[in-house]
Amino acid sequence: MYHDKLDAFPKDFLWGAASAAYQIEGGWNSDGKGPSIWDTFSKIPGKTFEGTNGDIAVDHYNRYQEDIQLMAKMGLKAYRFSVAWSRVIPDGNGEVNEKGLQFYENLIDELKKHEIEPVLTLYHWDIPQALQDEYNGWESRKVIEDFNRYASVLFERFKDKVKYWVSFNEQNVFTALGYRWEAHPPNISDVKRMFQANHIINLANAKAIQSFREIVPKGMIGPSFGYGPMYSFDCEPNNVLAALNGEEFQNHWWLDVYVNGKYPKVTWKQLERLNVAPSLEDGDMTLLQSVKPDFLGVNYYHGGTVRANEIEFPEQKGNENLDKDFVATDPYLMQPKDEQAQSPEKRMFTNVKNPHLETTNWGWEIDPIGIRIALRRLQNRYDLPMMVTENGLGAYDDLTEDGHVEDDYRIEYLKDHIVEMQKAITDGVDLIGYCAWSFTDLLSWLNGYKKRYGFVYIDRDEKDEKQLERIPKKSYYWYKEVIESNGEKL
Ligand code: BGP
Repeated sequence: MYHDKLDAFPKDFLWGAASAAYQIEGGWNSDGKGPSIWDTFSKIPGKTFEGTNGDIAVDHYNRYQEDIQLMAKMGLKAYRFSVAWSRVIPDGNGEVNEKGLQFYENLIDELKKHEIEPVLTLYHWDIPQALQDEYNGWESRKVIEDFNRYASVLFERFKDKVKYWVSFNEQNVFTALGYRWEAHPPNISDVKRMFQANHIINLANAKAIQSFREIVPKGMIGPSFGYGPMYSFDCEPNNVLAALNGEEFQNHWWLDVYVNGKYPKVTWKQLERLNVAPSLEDGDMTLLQSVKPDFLGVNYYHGGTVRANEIEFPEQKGNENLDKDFVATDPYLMQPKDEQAQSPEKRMFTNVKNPHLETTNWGWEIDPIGIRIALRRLQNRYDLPMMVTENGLGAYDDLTEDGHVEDDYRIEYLKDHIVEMQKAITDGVDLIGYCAWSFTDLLSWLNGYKKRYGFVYIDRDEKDEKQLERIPKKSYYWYKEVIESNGEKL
């Protein structure tokens, strides 16, 4: 390493942890809450792991005080949570449900009482079902005004209490899983519709930020983007080009719009060629260019490694084992354009396994250096302050007979990532906080309750909620010391 000594973490660094409404709250129809698309989708047989859903989740709706007590004892400086739109406006665009708002007000007050900075996410994937039914949710431009109204209700109510706001959580992930892979609601598989919905979400994001500027002039708002840096498999120039394509297609496609109000040219042209580019209306680009986030939220789990497309470069090293006849008759090349359009990136890059990285039990690459690379690339390209709004290890945890969870693997994972963040800060990155995913164990969207991320174990499983007892894990005590020492004791 080229640094003799690492810089200390900034004095007021926000050591935090994160969650999302559907994954923790439960109380799915309590106190007037309306259903969201997740309430509906998770009930479709076969869609989630062993039919799990968030009806009760970890019952944070009723136990938030106990949870905040644990945060306070840990010394947590920030807590990122999301608001369920259908708790606040049950049908998405009608009456405001005071009881729903009151829940979030109580939560925020309780956090502030313990000097924990709230980081409020407006949208973590749970649009009201009523808006999905009324006009297809994010596919209709009507949602821009409805989202703006919902966001403005929260801005007005919490403008003096909440400084940090996240607009959209992982827009890249929820559009792909929801509109392309049929893995999340609204359970659609149509790339053109995905790009169109994505454009409308961009407009909704910009419009809400416009309102934020008026209502919360001293606050800070930004998206939380699921960022994975793209690596070239090796230095063969075609592979380097593929990595550039990957970075633009997977990342800049969103980030350039958030920050500069522009779609990157190369990807735009490829989508146009295949007739899946979003249709723009007058005023769209002006709206996108009218705002800029105050910070970038970065959710980092892993990146991706790519090489040149093997169909276009069959002769290149690593592709020599390909069956040439297969290449010559590759169905993709023979496909009409509208079928190619279902995989617009296929000619641009091919994902491959990175031989240098180990993976988690769920096959996610473990790549701490990637967080430094991520922060460096983002600082370099967008030059905004950043907050890591998610990072963590999903693992099986065992509760010992005497009630302990010895999650040394999680400590190691988090420590390695924190060290790399510190190196990024030393490099010159402007990082204001780190929210580990997650504070308590919670419902993993498609993996039930076995895939655990928390500092606090929740004693429940797929079939049985038991007593939902909260049990701090070894990592809880470790993170407490990290916070106390402002990152000196790792
Ligand atoms: C992110 C989401 C989180 C969380 C996390 C872990 O993409 O923003 O809500 O779920 O991933 O994912 P999983 O639960 O699938 O392991």
